[in-house]
Amino acid sequence: MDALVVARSVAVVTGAGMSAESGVPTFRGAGGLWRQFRPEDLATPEAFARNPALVWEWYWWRRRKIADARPNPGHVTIAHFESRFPEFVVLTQNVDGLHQDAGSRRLLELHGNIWRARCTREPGRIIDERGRPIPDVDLDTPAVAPALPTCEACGALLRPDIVWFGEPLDQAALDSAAAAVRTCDVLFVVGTSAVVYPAAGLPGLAKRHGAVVIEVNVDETPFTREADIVLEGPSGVVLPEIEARL
Ligand code: BV8
Repeated sequence: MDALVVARSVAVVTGAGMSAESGVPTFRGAGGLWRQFRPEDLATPEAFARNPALVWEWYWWRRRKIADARPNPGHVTIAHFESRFPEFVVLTQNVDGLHQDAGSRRLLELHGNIWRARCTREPGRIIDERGRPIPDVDLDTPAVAPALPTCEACGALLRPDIVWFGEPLDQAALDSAAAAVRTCDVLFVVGTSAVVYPAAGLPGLAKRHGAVVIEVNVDETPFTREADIVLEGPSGVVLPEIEARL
């Protein structure tokens, strides 16, 4: 941890495990969303083209599940780190907005945000739907084609502002993320299974550019062997412990 004490530039890659202690379901592992649903049916542009009602219902269901979620101590520690290090950025794969709720401002959302929608005709038209009523969803009944959300400006269908499988990430965000991990002194990799690319390539890129890489996870991942330091445990416990020792 000495490297962290003297670090000028720190970056953090976070995944769904970061929000597990806030009650947000992860994707893989016990209870994960991909245990219950097939990503190809719900998180691809083809799925949305095939059945937008089903995809919207899944996202409304997920919004309802996380509407009461609050940042956990791990999110709070990461927000504190922002003022602790001269250069700091969070590179999150999470779409739940909990880093922002905890106070993080220097943050890149690599996979979008579940609380935003965007116009399918004018992708630059983004709508923040946080706080708006969430349609009541019963996933056990087939999609009954609820009134699908449409763009107030042009009437086109809205879609979740999420990066689906087979869709490119925002290139500017990805370039900034790559630049951050190439120049950071320390990279934390927190609560991610490290299997979804290109985000999963960031820790290796940091390592190749000389960063000290610290993995925080309750389990092993494909990256664990490459990490310089592996801290096994829930991020909501491990991260505050690190902060207390700084
Ligand atoms: C793209 C949106 C190109 C959905 C998501 C073969 C090889 C390499 C790549 C590919 C390949 N085949 C296909 C690809 C590309 C594909 C990909 O990587 N697939 C993988 C599955 C093989 N990638 C893409 O499609 C990307 N786009 O490549 O585009 C392109 C370029 C130009 C033009 C056209 C196309 C898009 C990727 C983004 C997909 N969208 N989500 C939604 O959220 O609704 S990905 C999805 O997985 C989530 O966003 C999530 O962020 C991401 C990663 O999951 P994790 O966050 O890691 O969560 P997970 O549940 O997996 O793991 C949780 C971890 O936490 C576990 O390790 C667990 O142990 C740990 N944990 C649990 N509790 C705790 C904890 N840790 C600490 N504390 C705890 N308390």
